[in-house]
Amino acid sequence: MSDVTKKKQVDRNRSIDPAVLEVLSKELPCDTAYDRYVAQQPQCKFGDTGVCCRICIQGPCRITNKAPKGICGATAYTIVARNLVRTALGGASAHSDHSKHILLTLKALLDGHAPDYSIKSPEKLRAIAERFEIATEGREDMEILADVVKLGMDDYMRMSGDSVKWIEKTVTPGRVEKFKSHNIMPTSVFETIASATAQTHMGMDADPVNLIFKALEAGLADYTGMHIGTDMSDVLFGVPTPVFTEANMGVINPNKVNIAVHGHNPLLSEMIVQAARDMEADAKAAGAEGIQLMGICCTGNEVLMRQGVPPVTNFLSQELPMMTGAIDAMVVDVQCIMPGVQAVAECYNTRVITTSENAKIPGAHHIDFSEEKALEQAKHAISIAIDGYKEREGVECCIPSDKNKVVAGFSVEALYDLFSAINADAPIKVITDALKSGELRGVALFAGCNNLKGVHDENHMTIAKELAKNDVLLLATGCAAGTYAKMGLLTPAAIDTYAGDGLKAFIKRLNEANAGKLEGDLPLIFHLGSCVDNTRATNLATAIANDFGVDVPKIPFVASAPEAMSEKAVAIGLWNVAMGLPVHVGVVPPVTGSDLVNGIALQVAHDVYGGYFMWETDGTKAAAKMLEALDYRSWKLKVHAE
Ligand code: XCC
Ligand code: SF4
Repeated sequence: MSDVTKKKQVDRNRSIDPAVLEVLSKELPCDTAYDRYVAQQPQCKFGDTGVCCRICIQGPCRITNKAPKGICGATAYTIVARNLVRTALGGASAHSDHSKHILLTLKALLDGHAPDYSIKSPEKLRAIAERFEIATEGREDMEILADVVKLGMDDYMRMSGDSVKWIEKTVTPGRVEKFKSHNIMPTSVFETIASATAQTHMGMDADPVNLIFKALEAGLADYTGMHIGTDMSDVLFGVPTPVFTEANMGVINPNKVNIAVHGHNPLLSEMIVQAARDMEADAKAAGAEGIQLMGICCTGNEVLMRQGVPPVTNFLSQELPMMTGAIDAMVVDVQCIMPGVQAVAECYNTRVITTSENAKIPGAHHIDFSEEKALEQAKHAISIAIDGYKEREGVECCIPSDKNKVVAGFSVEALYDLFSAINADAPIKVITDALKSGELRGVALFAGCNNLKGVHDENHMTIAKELAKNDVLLLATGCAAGTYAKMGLLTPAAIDTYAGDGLKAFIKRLNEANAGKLEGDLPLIFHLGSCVDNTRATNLATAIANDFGVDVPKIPFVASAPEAMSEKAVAIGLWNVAMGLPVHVGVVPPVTGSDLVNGIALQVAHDVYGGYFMWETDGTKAAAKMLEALDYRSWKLKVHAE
């Protein structure tokens, strides 16, 4: 082995996923994110700390001791705060654009232009309608849907006056009051995106506190888009219930047509699942044993939650399944799709198929996806994959054998269903009683991405194991859940290995009360879904707070993005802080260039909203801080004293 190759392998040793390490240990014909991360070192300190301003084209202005102000006179705190608002806006825009497409598809369904879609969960539709006091008695589903869609669209488009209903009706009364009294309640999603973008234009707001509050408003606009996305996806594709499957690269089957779906929006991936079922015979006619679908990132989480499609990998390693030589097509929709996938695809004869007019990749196939022809287009994508399979014949594949069992599909409804077996009148009491008795020390949500500033998947694993040992009930979404799926933490077996006695007893009781109802036992960590489904966790936190008769800042509930990467993760972090939760972030975000802004994130937010950020890159220390935050809240609430 040459020195260069050896060095590459050391540099690439930035994951704890054995399948990833196996692929990266080979001499590869093209580079991956792991190599490009190394090539990017050292990264710019100005950008890293948030003190680079490019908001006007006199810039970039960079703050140093010698030049403490930008050309316009903006100081570090203005620049850092303004950049944070813009980052949050990127996230809010991404989530709300995703959900806008779902709303528009429902509108098309109402207008008779989306023939392949239908209302899969009339129960959820009615539950949403009741939440907003929309009449349901004696009305047809489509009539109710029309009202719900209109309300969703109003929450996107209102220009003044009223505030977002999707927030008002899904959080505690205390939060509604707080958001209104502190002027961070959005009027609508688009209003916040427009006004916040304006506020951060050159020569506009220079006040860091005002800007940070606007960032929180952007966070709440993000929450709105996400919540609408989850609700409407449940209506359109069904409310998730427990599914039993497998994860990691061992799910790739060399004898089948292997198709990865990647991105976020279930509008397409759900159709791909349906089309794949319809086209098994075509795959067999081409000499394959069938079609193997698998998911990457959050569209993968969507079809895992509702269809049991196995996740093959998460964000950071998205290029690697192709490097097994066995992926015939990767169908992508929106967000978190590295442009680098195309170069890898060209080395390994994979067809990358883009499907969104706002997410194209040069060199890839493109299907201009529309709800009018959804199933037909999904079938076209599958036929491209089958063509790929035919060409693959005889090519040697190198597939890591690693895979783990997965139990996922835990919508709030599914959890309540399980809890009802213990307490039918008040399912949430199953959690609050366990918190009161001290059986559970708290609840933690793991969200977010992967980030090469740390070791891939390491923080997710370290923190979860530590909290499990300390009897914290664990929830997960997005690529955090992807890690746990790949690494075997979404299994009953993981309870024996990692859970403390209290958590063990809690899950055991649930298993016993629900014996025979599910295909198998419950897992150590409850997978709530994709990134947009983080609002499911908020629904739980809200229910816990309401049951305790307090507001969210008082309950022992923490959130963590151990490997945050995207603008969406920043937006999610911000609204979780606004909701009143301690939010750990395992990567130091670009705000440390201003002590003032950093201080607001870490402390002032706490004084005003009850939530706050904790930056901690070390997983073990992060777990300790999260436990401390939980214990402090339990002590204040005196839950254990009852
Ligand atoms: Fe993207 Fe959602 Fe992050 Fe994964 S977790 S890297 S945003 S796919 Ni939401
Ligand atoms: Fe420089 Fe001010 Fe322009 Fe930013 S807005 S680039 S600090 S002159």
